[in-house]
Amino acid sequence: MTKLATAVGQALADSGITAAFGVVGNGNFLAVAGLIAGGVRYVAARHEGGAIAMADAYYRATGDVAVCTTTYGPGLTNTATGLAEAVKHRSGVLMLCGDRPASGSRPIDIDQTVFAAALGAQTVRLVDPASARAAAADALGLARTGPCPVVLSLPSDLLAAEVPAGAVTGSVAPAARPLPAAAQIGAALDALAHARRPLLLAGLGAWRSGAAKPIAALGDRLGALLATTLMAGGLFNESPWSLGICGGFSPPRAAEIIGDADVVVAFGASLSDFTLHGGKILSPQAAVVQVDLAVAPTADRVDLCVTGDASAVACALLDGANARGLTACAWRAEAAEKIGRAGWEHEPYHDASTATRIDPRTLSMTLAGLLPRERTLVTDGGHFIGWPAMYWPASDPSALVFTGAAFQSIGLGFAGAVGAAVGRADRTTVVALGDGGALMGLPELETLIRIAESALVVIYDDAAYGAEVHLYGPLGTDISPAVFGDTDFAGVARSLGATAVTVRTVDDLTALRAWRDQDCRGTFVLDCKIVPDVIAKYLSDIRGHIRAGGA
Ligand SMILES: Cc1ncc(C[n+]2csc(CCOP(=O)(O)OP(=O)(O)O)c2C)c(N)n1
Repeated sequence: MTKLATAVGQALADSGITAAFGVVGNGNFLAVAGLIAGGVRYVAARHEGGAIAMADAYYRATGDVAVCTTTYGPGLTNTATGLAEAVKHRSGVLMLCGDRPASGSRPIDIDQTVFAAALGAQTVRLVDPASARAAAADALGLARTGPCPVVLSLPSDLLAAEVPAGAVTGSVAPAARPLPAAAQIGAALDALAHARRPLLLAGLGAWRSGAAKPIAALGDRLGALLATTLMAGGLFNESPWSLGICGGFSPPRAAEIIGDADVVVAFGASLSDFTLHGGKILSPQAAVVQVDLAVAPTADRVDLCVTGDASAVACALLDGANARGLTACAWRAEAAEKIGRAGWEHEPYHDASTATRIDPRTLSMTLAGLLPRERTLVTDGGHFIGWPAMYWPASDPSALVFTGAAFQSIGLGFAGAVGAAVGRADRTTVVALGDGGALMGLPELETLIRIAESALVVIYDDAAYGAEVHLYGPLGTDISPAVFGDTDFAGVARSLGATAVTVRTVDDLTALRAWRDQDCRGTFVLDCKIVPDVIAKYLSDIRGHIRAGGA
Protein backbone atom coordinates (compact mmCIF):
# COMPACT_ATOMS: atom_id res chain seq x y z
CA MET A 1 0.00 0.00 0.00
CA THR A 2 1.15 3.60 -0.76
CA LYS A 3 -0.18 6.97 0.34
CA LEU A 4 -2.46 8.51 -2.32
CA ALA A 5 -0.38 11.65 -2.93
CA THR A 6 2.79 9.61 -3.33
CA ALA A 7 1.00 7.16 -5.63
CA VAL A 8 -0.23 10.02 -7.84
CA GLY A 9 3.29 11.45 -8.13
CA GLN A 10 4.57 7.97 -8.96
CA ALA A 11 1.81 7.39 -11.53
CA LEU A 12 2.72 10.66 -13.29
CA ALA A 13 6.39 9.70 -13.33
CA ASP A 14 5.48 6.27 -14.70
CA SER A 15 3.43 8.01 -17.41
CA GLY A 16 6.46 9.97 -18.62
CA ILE A 17 6.51 13.22 -16.59
CA THR A 18 10.14 14.21 -16.09
CA ALA A 19 9.92 17.80 -14.81
CA ALA A 20 7.81 19.61 -12.23
CA PHE A 21 7.78 23.24 -11.07
CA GLY A 22 6.04 24.38 -7.94
CA VAL A 23 5.80 25.85 -4.48
CA VAL A 24 5.08 23.41 -1.66
CA GLY A 25 2.43 23.63 1.02
CA ASN A 26 0.07 21.43 2.98
CA GLY A 27 -2.00 20.54 -0.08
CA ASN A 28 0.83 19.21 -2.26
CA PHE A 29 3.88 18.40 -0.10
CA LEU A 30 3.33 14.64 -0.20
CA ALA A 31 2.59 14.72 -3.93
CA VAL A 32 5.88 16.51 -4.56
CA ALA A 33 7.63 13.85 -2.50
CA GLY A 34 5.95 11.25 -4.73
CA LEU A 35 7.12 12.99 -7.89
CA ILE A 36 10.70 13.18 -6.61
CA ALA A 37 10.61 9.54 -5.49
CA GLY A 38 9.44 8.67 -9.00
CA GLY A 39 12.55 10.30 -10.49
CA VAL A 40 10.96 13.58 -11.62
CA ARG A 41 13.20 16.70 -11.60
CA TYR A 42 11.46 19.11 -9.21
CA VAL A 43 12.29 22.84 -9.44
CA ALA A 44 11.23 24.96 -6.48
CA ALA A 45 9.84 28.25 -7.79
CA ARG A 46 9.52 31.38 -5.62
CA HIS A 47 5.92 32.17 -6.59
CA GLU A 48 3.19 29.97 -8.08
CA GLY A 49 2.72 32.57 -10.83
CA GLY A 50 6.27 31.69 -11.82
CA ALA A 51 5.76 27.93 -11.50
CA ILE A 52 2.93 27.88 -14.06
CA ALA A 53 4.92 30.04 -16.50
CA MET A 54 7.86 27.65 -16.08
CA ALA A 55 5.75 24.60 -16.95
CA ASP A 56 4.24 26.49 -19.90
CA ALA A 57 7.67 27.50 -21.21
CA TYR A 58 8.94 23.95 -20.73
CA TYR A 59 6.13 22.76 -23.01
CA ARG A 60 6.87 25.41 -25.63
CA ALA A 61 10.58 24.61 -25.66
CA THR A 62 10.23 20.80 -25.66
CA GLY A 63 6.70 19.81 -26.73
CA ASP A 64 6.45 17.75 -23.53
CA VAL A 65 3.99 18.25 -20.69
CA ALA A 66 5.45 19.24 -17.31
CA VAL A 67 3.75 19.48 -13.93
CA CYS A 68 3.04 22.74 -12.13
CA THR A 69 2.20 21.98 -8.52
CA THR A 70 0.65 24.21 -5.85
CA THR A 71 -1.05 23.96 -2.53
CA TYR A 72 -4.78 24.66 -2.26
CA GLY A 73 -6.39 28.12 -2.19
CA PRO A 74 -3.80 30.90 -2.60
CA GLY A 75 -1.32 28.49 -4.14
CA LEU A 76 -3.70 27.92 -7.03
CA THR A 77 -5.06 31.47 -7.26
CA ASN A 78 -1.49 32.80 -7.53
CA THR A 79 -1.27 31.00 -10.89
CA ALA A 80 -4.19 32.90 -12.48
CA THR A 81 -2.33 35.02 -15.06
CA GLY A 82 0.09 32.32 -16.15
CA LEU A 83 -2.72 29.77 -16.31
CA ALA A 84 -4.85 32.02 -18.54
CA GLU A 85 -1.79 32.50 -20.76
CA ALA A 86 -1.20 28.73 -20.99
CA VAL A 87 -4.87 28.17 -21.86
CA LYS A 88 -4.83 30.81 -24.60
CA HIS A 89 -1.52 29.54 -26.01
CA ARG A 90 -2.83 25.94 -25.84
CA SER A 91 0.14 24.70 -23.85
CA GLY A 92 0.07 21.19 -22.43
CA VAL A 93 0.49 21.65 -18.66
CA LEU A 94 -0.64 19.41 -15.80
CA MET A 95 -1.49 21.36 -12.65
CA LEU A 96 -1.22 19.17 -9.56
CA CYS A 97 -2.97 21.13 -6.83
CA GLY A 98 -4.29 20.69 -3.35
CA ASP A 99 -8.05 21.21 -2.99
CA ARG A 100 -10.82 21.31 -0.37
CA PRO A 101 -11.47 18.03 1.47
CA ALA A 102 -13.73 15.43 -0.15
CA SER A 103 -15.80 15.52 3.05
CA GLY A 104 -16.78 19.20 2.53
CA SER A 105 -15.44 22.75 2.37
CA ARG A 106 -13.61 24.57 5.18
CA PRO A 107 -13.91 28.31 5.76
CA ILE A 108 -10.61 28.84 3.90
CA ASP A 109 -11.75 27.07 0.74
CA ILE A 110 -12.98 28.47 -2.56
CA ASP A 111 -14.56 26.57 -5.45
CA GLN A 112 -11.33 25.84 -7.32
CA THR A 113 -13.10 24.10 -10.19
CA VAL A 114 -15.07 27.27 -10.93
CA PHE A 115 -11.87 29.34 -10.61
CA ALA A 116 -10.02 27.14 -13.13
CA ALA A 117 -13.04 27.06 -15.47
CA ALA A 118 -13.17 30.88 -15.48
CA LEU A 119 -9.63 30.82 -16.88
CA GLY A 120 -10.57 28.16 -19.43
CA ALA A 121 -8.92 25.16 -17.71
CA GLN A 122 -10.71 21.91 -16.97
CA THR A 123 -10.39 20.11 -13.64
CA VAL A 124 -10.08 16.41 -12.87
CA ARG A 125 -10.84 15.93 -9.17
CA LEU A 126 -9.71 12.74 -7.47
CA VAL A 127 -12.70 11.15 -5.76
CA ASP A 128 -11.37 8.00 -4.10
CA PRO A 129 -8.11 6.18 -3.50
CA ALA A 130 -8.94 3.21 -5.74
CA SER A 131 -9.27 5.30 -8.91
CA ALA A 132 -6.59 7.89 -8.10
CA ARG A 133 -3.77 6.52 -10.25
CA ALA A 134 -5.97 6.03 -13.29
CA ALA A 135 -7.50 9.51 -12.87
CA ALA A 136 -4.00 11.02 -12.70
CA ALA A 137 -2.90 9.22 -15.85
CA ASP A 138 -6.10 10.33 -17.63
CA ALA A 139 -5.62 13.96 -16.59
CA LEU A 140 -2.11 13.80 -18.04
CA GLY A 141 -3.52 12.25 -21.21
CA LEU A 142 -5.97 15.15 -21.55
CA ALA A 143 -3.18 17.72 -21.10
CA ARG A 144 -1.13 15.97 -23.77
CA THR A 145 -3.82 15.45 -26.37
CA GLY A 146 -5.49 18.87 -25.94
CA PRO A 147 -2.88 20.18 -25.75
CA CYS A 148 -4.19 22.26 -22.86
CA PRO A 149 -3.72 22.93 -19.15
CA VAL A 150 -5.58 20.46 -16.90
CA VAL A 151 -5.93 20.86 -13.14
CA LEU A 152 -5.62 17.59 -11.21
CA SER A 153 -7.21 18.32 -7.83
CA LEU A 154 -6.08 16.51 -4.69
CA PRO A 155 -8.73 16.62 -1.92
CA SER A 156 -6.77 17.34 1.25
CA ASP A 157 -8.41 14.58 3.31
CA LEU A 158 -7.45 11.92 0.75
CA LEU A 159 -3.73 12.79 0.54
CA ALA A 160 -2.62 10.24 3.09
CA ALA A 161 -5.23 7.58 2.22
CA GLU A 162 -3.76 4.18 1.42
CA VAL A 163 -3.80 3.15 -2.24
CA PRO A 164 -3.25 -0.37 -3.53
CA ALA A 165 0.09 -0.78 -5.34
CA GLY A 166 0.27 -1.33 -9.08
CA ALA A 167 1.09 0.37 -12.34
CA VAL A 168 -1.57 2.19 -14.32
CA THR A 169 -1.84 3.41 -17.89
CA GLY A 170 -4.18 6.18 -18.94
CA SER A 171 -7.13 5.59 -21.24
CA VAL A 172 -7.13 8.93 -23.10
CA ALA A 173 -6.35 8.41 -26.78
CA PRO A 174 -5.32 11.29 -29.07
CA ALA A 175 -8.26 12.70 -31.03
CA ALA A 176 -8.15 11.94 -34.75
CA ARG A 177 -7.06 14.97 -36.75
CA PRO A 178 -9.78 15.92 -39.26
CA LEU A 179 -9.09 15.31 -42.93
CA PRO A 180 -9.95 18.22 -45.21
CA ALA A 181 -13.17 18.13 -47.24
CA ALA A 182 -12.58 17.68 -50.98
CA ALA A 183 -14.79 20.67 -51.80
CA GLN A 184 -12.69 22.97 -49.60
CA ILE A 185 -9.45 21.70 -51.14
CA GLY A 186 -10.95 22.28 -54.58
CA ALA A 187 -11.90 25.85 -53.71
CA ALA A 188 -8.41 26.57 -52.33
CA LEU A 189 -6.86 25.15 -55.52
CA ASP A 190 -9.15 27.37 -57.61
CA ALA A 191 -7.77 30.39 -55.75
CA LEU A 192 -4.16 29.21 -56.16
CA ALA A 193 -4.67 28.41 -59.87
CA HIS A 194 -5.32 32.11 -60.54
CA ALA A 195 -2.64 33.44 -58.19
CA ARG A 196 0.23 35.45 -59.64
CA ARG A 197 1.84 36.12 -56.28
CA PRO A 198 0.90 33.38 -53.79
CA LEU A 199 2.17 33.56 -50.22
CA LEU A 200 2.17 30.54 -47.89
CA LEU A 201 2.10 31.65 -44.25
CA ALA A 202 2.77 29.12 -41.49
CA GLY A 203 1.88 29.47 -37.80
CA LEU A 204 2.42 27.38 -34.71
CA GLY A 205 -0.32 24.94 -35.81
CA ALA A 206 1.75 24.16 -38.90
CA TRP A 207 4.81 23.53 -36.75
CA ARG A 208 2.87 21.30 -34.37
CA SER A 209 1.45 19.24 -37.24
CA GLY A 210 4.88 18.81 -38.88
CA ALA A 211 3.73 20.70 -41.98
CA ALA A 212 6.93 22.64 -42.79
CA LYS A 213 8.13 20.21 -45.48
CA PRO A 214 4.84 19.79 -47.38
CA ILE A 215 4.23 23.56 -47.24
CA ALA A 216 7.73 24.26 -48.60
CA ALA A 217 7.17 21.63 -51.32
CA LEU A 218 3.83 23.24 -52.21
CA GLY A 219 5.63 26.59 -52.36
CA ASP A 220 8.18 25.16 -54.80
CA ARG A 221 5.40 23.69 -56.92
CA LEU A 222 3.55 27.02 -57.14
CA GLY A 223 6.51 29.39 -57.10
CA ALA A 224 5.09 30.84 -53.89
CA LEU A 225 6.95 32.83 -51.26
CA LEU A 226 6.97 31.67 -47.64
CA ALA A 227 6.55 33.45 -44.32
CA THR A 228 5.81 32.54 -40.72
CA THR A 229 4.08 34.07 -37.76
CA LEU A 230 6.35 35.32 -34.98
CA MET A 231 5.68 32.15 -32.96
CA ALA A 232 6.65 29.88 -35.87
CA GLY A 233 9.83 31.83 -36.69
CA GLY A 234 12.62 29.75 -38.21
CA LEU A 235 10.27 27.20 -39.79
CA PHE A 236 11.54 27.97 -43.30
CA ASN A 237 15.09 29.00 -42.45
CA GLU A 238 16.44 26.57 -45.02
CA SER A 239 14.48 28.10 -47.90
CA PRO A 240 15.87 31.06 -49.85
CA TRP A 241 12.24 32.00 -50.54
CA SER A 242 11.36 32.77 -46.95
CA LEU A 243 10.42 36.34 -46.05
CA GLY A 244 10.81 35.59 -42.34
CA ILE A 245 8.19 36.85 -39.94
CA CYS A 246 4.92 38.30 -41.22
CA GLY A 247 3.58 41.00 -38.90
CA GLY A 248 4.68 44.03 -36.99
CA PHE A 249 8.30 42.85 -36.94
CA SER A 250 8.59 42.40 -40.72
CA PRO A 251 11.40 44.57 -42.11
CA PRO A 252 9.96 47.23 -44.47
CA ARG A 253 11.17 45.52 -47.65
CA ALA A 254 9.74 42.14 -46.59
CA ALA A 255 6.48 43.85 -45.62
CA GLU A 256 6.30 45.44 -49.10
CA ILE A 257 6.66 42.01 -50.73
CA ILE A 258 4.03 40.52 -48.41
CA GLY A 259 1.73 43.39 -49.35
CA ASP A 260 2.09 42.39 -53.02
CA ALA A 261 0.68 38.89 -52.44
CA ASP A 262 -2.63 38.28 -54.22
CA VAL A 263 -3.45 34.95 -52.54
CA VAL A 264 -2.38 34.14 -48.98
CA VAL A 265 -2.80 30.64 -47.58
CA ALA A 266 -2.36 30.63 -43.80
CA PHE A 267 -1.58 27.21 -42.30
CA GLY A 268 -2.19 26.79 -38.57
CA ALA A 269 -2.05 30.54 -37.95
CA SER A 270 -4.82 32.36 -36.10
CA LEU A 271 -4.11 35.54 -38.12
CA SER A 272 -3.90 37.63 -34.99
CA ASP A 273 -3.83 41.38 -34.99
CA PHE A 274 -0.08 41.11 -34.60
CA THR A 275 0.41 38.86 -37.65
CA LEU A 276 -1.83 41.12 -39.72
CA HIS A 277 -0.12 44.20 -38.20
CA GLY A 278 -3.43 45.79 -37.30
CA GLY A 279 -4.76 45.18 -40.82
CA LYS A 280 -1.85 47.00 -42.49
CA ILE A 281 0.32 44.23 -43.89
CA LEU A 282 -1.83 42.39 -46.46
CA SER A 283 -3.24 44.02 -49.55
CA PRO A 284 -6.98 44.68 -49.14
CA GLN A 285 -7.42 42.88 -52.46
CA ALA A 286 -5.57 39.69 -51.43
CA ALA A 287 -7.69 36.54 -51.13
CA VAL A 288 -7.04 34.88 -47.76
CA VAL A 289 -7.43 31.13 -47.25
CA GLN A 290 -7.17 29.87 -43.68
CA VAL A 291 -6.22 26.24 -42.99
CA ASP A 292 -6.95 25.34 -39.38
CA LEU A 293 -8.42 22.66 -37.14
CA ALA A 294 -11.14 25.18 -36.26
CA VAL A 295 -14.31 24.99 -38.37
CA ALA A 296 -14.87 28.75 -38.45
CA PRO A 297 -12.39 31.46 -39.51
CA THR A 298 -10.54 33.20 -36.69
CA ALA A 299 -10.09 36.56 -38.47
CA ASP A 300 -12.35 38.86 -40.49
CA ARG A 301 -9.89 38.84 -43.39
CA VAL A 302 -10.50 35.16 -44.18
CA ASP A 303 -12.30 34.52 -47.48
CA LEU A 304 -12.13 30.74 -47.45
CA CYS A 305 -11.75 28.35 -44.55
CA VAL A 306 -10.27 24.86 -45.00
CA THR A 307 -10.81 22.76 -41.92
CA GLY A 308 -8.13 20.15 -41.44
CA ASP A 309 -4.69 19.30 -40.16
CA ALA A 310 -2.12 21.69 -41.69
CA SER A 311 0.12 18.87 -42.88
CA ALA A 312 -2.74 16.88 -44.43
CA VAL A 313 -4.08 19.97 -46.21
CA ALA A 314 -0.63 20.96 -47.56
CA CYS A 315 -0.22 17.42 -48.94
CA ALA A 316 -3.72 17.47 -50.46
CA LEU A 317 -3.03 20.84 -52.10
CA LEU A 318 0.26 19.57 -53.48
CA ASP A 319 -1.45 16.47 -54.92
CA GLY A 320 -4.20 18.67 -56.36
CA ALA A 321 -1.70 21.10 -57.90
CA ASN A 322 0.05 18.15 -59.55
CA ALA A 323 -3.22 16.61 -60.76
CA ARG A 324 -4.36 19.92 -62.24
CA GLY A 325 -0.95 20.56 -63.79
CA LEU A 326 -0.64 24.01 -62.19
CA THR A 327 2.48 25.85 -63.30
CA ALA A 328 4.82 27.85 -61.08
CA CYS A 329 4.34 31.61 -61.25
CA ALA A 330 7.19 34.09 -61.82
CA TRP A 331 7.01 35.85 -58.44
CA ARG A 332 10.18 34.30 -56.98
CA ALA A 333 12.34 35.59 -59.82
CA GLU A 334 10.71 39.04 -59.62
CA ALA A 335 11.25 39.35 -55.86
CA ALA A 336 14.66 37.63 -55.52
CA GLU A 337 16.79 40.76 -55.39
CA LYS A 338 14.58 42.50 -52.84
CA ILE A 339 14.44 39.38 -50.63
CA GLY A 340 18.23 39.34 -50.44
CA ARG A 341 18.26 42.83 -48.88
CA ALA A 342 15.16 42.44 -46.72
CA GLY A 343 16.66 41.98 -43.22
CA TRP A 344 16.55 44.66 -40.50
CA GLU A 345 20.34 44.75 -40.55
CA HIS A 346 20.09 46.38 -44.00
CA GLU A 347 17.88 49.23 -42.71
CA PRO A 348 19.82 52.45 -42.04
CA TYR A 349 19.15 54.32 -38.80
CA HIS A 350 20.56 57.26 -36.90
CA ASP A 351 22.39 55.92 -33.83
CA ALA A 352 20.90 57.81 -30.88
CA SER A 353 23.42 56.47 -28.32
CA THR A 354 24.86 58.95 -25.79
CA ALA A 355 27.82 58.62 -23.41
CA THR A 356 25.53 57.08 -20.77
CA ARG A 357 22.73 55.31 -22.67
CA ILE A 358 22.90 52.94 -25.63
CA ASP A 359 20.56 52.95 -28.64
CA PRO A 360 18.54 49.69 -28.37
CA ARG A 361 19.13 48.98 -32.08
CA THR A 362 22.91 49.31 -31.71
CA LEU A 363 22.77 47.13 -28.60
CA SER A 364 20.63 44.45 -30.24
CA MET A 365 22.60 44.36 -33.47
CA THR A 366 25.89 44.06 -31.57
CA LEU A 367 24.45 41.34 -29.36
CA ALA A 368 23.23 39.46 -32.48
CA GLY A 369 26.87 38.76 -33.26
CA LEU A 370 27.68 37.71 -29.70
CA LEU A 371 24.78 35.44 -28.71
CA PRO A 372 25.46 31.71 -28.59
CA ARG A 373 24.11 30.05 -31.76
CA GLU A 374 22.49 27.23 -29.83
CA ARG A 375 20.00 29.23 -27.80
CA THR A 376 16.41 29.43 -26.68
CA LEU A 377 15.21 33.02 -26.67
CA VAL A 378 12.65 33.74 -23.97
CA THR A 379 11.02 37.15 -23.97
CA ASP A 380 8.83 39.04 -21.58
CA GLY A 381 6.29 41.55 -22.97
CA GLY A 382 6.69 45.29 -23.47
CA HIS A 383 7.81 47.78 -26.11
CA PHE A 384 11.36 46.36 -26.11
CA ILE A 385 10.22 43.03 -27.66
CA GLY A 386 10.69 44.59 -31.08
CA TRP A 387 14.47 44.67 -30.69
CA PRO A 388 15.16 40.95 -30.10
CA ALA A 389 12.39 39.95 -32.53
CA MET A 390 13.90 42.15 -35.25
CA TYR A 391 17.58 41.33 -34.79
CA TRP A 392 17.84 37.83 -33.27
CA PRO A 393 16.30 35.24 -35.63
CA ALA A 394 15.09 31.97 -34.13
CA SER A 395 16.56 28.70 -35.36
CA ASP A 396 13.18 26.95 -35.08
CA PRO A 397 9.83 27.61 -33.36
CA SER A 398 10.88 25.80 -30.17
CA ALA A 399 13.76 28.28 -29.86
CA LEU A 400 11.42 31.20 -29.14
CA VAL A 401 9.33 31.31 -25.97
CA PHE A 402 7.39 34.58 -26.01
CA THR A 403 5.81 34.52 -22.57
CA GLY A 404 2.56 36.36 -22.00
CA ALA A 405 1.87 36.99 -25.70
CA ALA A 406 -1.48 35.20 -25.85
CA PHE A 407 -2.98 36.92 -22.75
CA GLN A 408 -0.91 40.11 -23.21
CA SER A 409 0.77 39.92 -19.82
CA ILE A 410 4.15 41.24 -18.77
CA GLY A 411 6.17 39.78 -15.89
CA LEU A 412 6.53 36.15 -16.96
CA GLY A 413 9.99 36.38 -18.55
CA PHE A 414 12.27 35.18 -15.74
CA ALA A 415 9.93 32.28 -15.00
CA GLY A 416 9.74 31.37 -18.68
CA ALA A 417 13.53 31.32 -18.76
CA VAL A 418 13.57 28.77 -15.94
CA GLY A 419 11.20 26.44 -17.83
CA ALA A 420 13.21 26.76 -21.03
CA ALA A 421 16.51 26.25 -19.19
CA VAL A 422 15.23 23.03 -17.59
CA GLY A 423 13.65 21.77 -20.82
CA ARG A 424 16.56 22.60 -23.12
CA ALA A 425 19.66 22.45 -20.95
CA ASP A 426 21.61 21.73 -24.14
CA ARG A 427 21.00 25.33 -25.31
CA THR A 428 21.89 28.62 -23.65
CA THR A 429 18.71 30.33 -22.47
CA VAL A 430 18.69 33.99 -23.49
CA VAL A 431 15.97 35.99 -21.78
CA ALA A 432 15.06 39.54 -22.80
CA LEU A 433 12.99 41.76 -20.53
CA GLY A 434 12.03 45.37 -19.95
CA ASP A 435 12.73 46.87 -16.55
CA GLY A 436 8.99 46.79 -15.74
CA GLY A 437 8.53 43.10 -16.55
CA ALA A 438 11.82 42.24 -14.85
CA LEU A 439 10.75 43.87 -11.59
CA MET A 440 7.28 42.30 -11.77
CA GLY A 441 8.74 38.79 -12.10
CA LEU A 442 11.93 39.39 -10.09
CA PRO A 443 11.54 36.47 -7.61
CA GLU A 444 12.22 33.99 -10.40
CA LEU A 445 15.58 35.61 -11.23
CA GLU A 446 16.74 33.91 -8.04
CA THR A 447 15.34 30.59 -9.35
CA LEU A 448 17.05 31.08 -12.71
CA ILE A 449 20.41 31.80 -11.09
CA ARG A 450 19.94 28.76 -8.82
CA ILE A 451 19.10 26.25 -11.56
CA ALA A 452 20.39 27.42 -14.98
CA GLU A 453 23.48 25.79 -16.41
CA SER A 454 23.76 28.53 -19.03
CA ALA A 455 21.60 31.66 -19.11
CA LEU A 456 22.06 35.18 -20.45
CA VAL A 457 19.71 37.89 -19.16
CA VAL A 458 19.31 41.05 -21.26
CA ILE A 459 17.36 43.81 -19.53
CA TYR A 460 16.33 46.75 -21.71
CA ASP A 461 16.14 49.37 -18.96
CA ASP A 462 14.46 52.55 -20.22
CA ALA A 463 13.44 53.42 -16.64
CA ALA A 464 9.79 53.36 -17.68
CA TYR A 465 6.82 51.30 -18.76
CA GLY A 466 7.96 52.24 -22.25
CA ALA A 467 5.01 50.72 -24.10
CA GLU A 468 2.62 52.90 -22.12
CA VAL A 469 4.80 56.00 -22.50
CA HIS A 470 4.97 55.57 -26.28
CA LEU A 471 1.23 54.89 -26.55
CA TYR A 472 -0.04 57.70 -24.32
CA GLY A 473 2.77 60.30 -24.36
CA PRO A 474 1.89 61.52 -27.87
CA LEU A 475 -1.68 62.23 -26.71
CA GLY A 476 -0.36 64.74 -24.18
CA THR A 477 -1.47 62.52 -21.30
CA ASP A 478 0.41 62.74 -17.98
CA ILE A 479 2.90 59.87 -18.28
CA SER A 480 4.31 60.12 -14.75
CA PRO A 481 2.55 56.87 -13.61
CA ALA A 482 4.73 55.04 -16.15
CA VAL A 483 8.10 56.70 -15.49
CA PHE A 484 10.65 55.54 -12.89
CA GLY A 485 14.35 55.94 -12.16
CA ASP A 486 17.00 53.47 -13.27
CA THR A 487 17.18 50.22 -11.31
CA ASP A 488 20.55 48.70 -10.44
CA PHE A 489 19.72 45.29 -11.91
CA ALA A 490 23.41 44.37 -12.08
CA GLY A 491 23.71 44.95 -8.33
CA VAL A 492 20.56 42.93 -7.61
CA ALA A 493 21.72 40.08 -9.84
CA ARG A 494 25.17 39.98 -8.22
CA SER A 495 23.59 39.82 -4.79
CA LEU A 496 21.64 36.76 -5.96
CA GLY A 497 24.78 35.02 -7.24
CA ALA A 498 24.99 35.95 -10.94
CA THR A 499 27.76 37.63 -12.88
CA ALA A 500 26.50 41.00 -14.09
CA VAL A 501 27.55 44.18 -15.86
CA THR A 502 25.89 47.52 -16.52
CA VAL A 503 25.91 48.31 -20.23
CA ARG A 504 25.95 51.94 -21.36
CA THR A 505 28.14 51.60 -24.47
CA VAL A 506 29.14 48.81 -26.85
CA ASP A 507 32.50 48.61 -25.03
CA ASP A 508 30.71 47.41 -21.90
CA LEU A 509 29.94 44.15 -23.74
CA THR A 510 33.57 43.01 -23.44
CA ALA A 511 32.70 41.02 -20.32
CA LEU A 512 30.10 39.10 -22.34
CA ARG A 513 32.83 37.97 -24.72
CA ALA A 514 34.80 36.66 -21.76
CA TRP A 515 31.73 34.71 -20.54
CA ARG A 516 31.29 33.22 -24.01
CA ASP A 517 34.93 32.20 -24.04
CA GLN A 518 34.29 30.29 -20.81
CA ASP A 519 31.52 28.22 -22.44
CA CYS A 520 28.67 30.44 -21.22
CA ARG A 521 28.51 28.72 -17.83
CA GLY A 522 26.12 30.02 -15.15
CA THR A 523 23.93 33.10 -15.36
CA PHE A 524 25.22 36.34 -16.85
CA VAL A 525 23.12 39.51 -16.56
CA LEU A 526 23.39 42.50 -18.91
CA ASP A 527 21.77 45.51 -17.27
CA CYS A 528 21.42 47.68 -20.37
CA LYS A 529 20.63 51.35 -19.91
CA ILE A 530 18.94 52.18 -23.20
CA VAL A 531 17.96 55.46 -24.84
CA PRO A 532 14.28 55.66 -23.87
CA ASP A 533 12.84 57.51 -26.84
CA VAL A 534 13.75 55.27 -29.77
CA ILE A 535 10.41 53.77 -30.82
CA ALA A 536 10.13 50.47 -32.66
CA LYS A 537 8.24 50.60 -35.95
CA TYR A 538 5.79 47.83 -34.98
CA LEU A 539 4.45 50.16 -32.29
CA SER A 540 4.69 53.58 -33.94
CA ASP A 541 2.90 52.23 -37.05
CA ILE A 542 -0.30 51.21 -35.30
CA ARG A 543 -0.45 53.16 -32.02
CA GLY A 544 -4.04 54.24 -32.57
CA HIS A 545 -5.13 50.70 -33.35
CA ILE A 546 -3.47 49.35 -30.18
CA ARG A 547 -4.95 52.09 -27.98
CA ALA A 548 -8.36 51.17 -29.36
CA GLY A 549 -7.94 47.67 -27.92
CA GLY A 550 -5.94 45.89 -30.63
CA ALA A 551 -3.04 43.60 -29.81
C1 LIG B 1 0.34 42.02 -15.88
C2 LIG B 1 0.29 43.24 -16.74
N1 LIG B 1 0.19 44.45 -16.16
C3 LIG B 1 0.21 45.57 -16.93
C4 LIG B 1 0.29 45.48 -18.28
C5 LIG B 1 0.28 46.75 -19.14
N2 LIG B 1 1.59 46.93 -19.76
C6 LIG B 1 1.86 46.55 -21.02
S1 LIG B 1 3.39 46.89 -21.52
C7 LIG B 1 3.76 47.59 -20.03
C8 LIG B 1 5.11 48.21 -19.80
C9 LIG B 1 6.22 47.24 -19.75
O1 LIG B 1 7.37 47.93 -19.34
P1 LIG B 1 8.79 47.26 -19.45
O2 LIG B 1 8.74 45.87 -19.00
O3 LIG B 1 9.76 48.14 -18.78
O4 LIG B 1 9.05 47.21 -21.02
P2 LIG B 1 9.08 48.46 -22.02
O5 LIG B 1 7.68 48.64 -22.50
O6 LIG B 1 9.61 49.64 -21.27
O7 LIG B 1 9.99 48.02 -23.12
C10 LIG B 1 2.69 47.53 -19.17
C11 LIG B 1 2.68 48.06 -17.79
C12 LIG B 1 0.36 44.18 -18.83
N3 LIG B 1 0.43 44.00 -20.14
N4 LIG B 1 0.40 43.10 -18.05
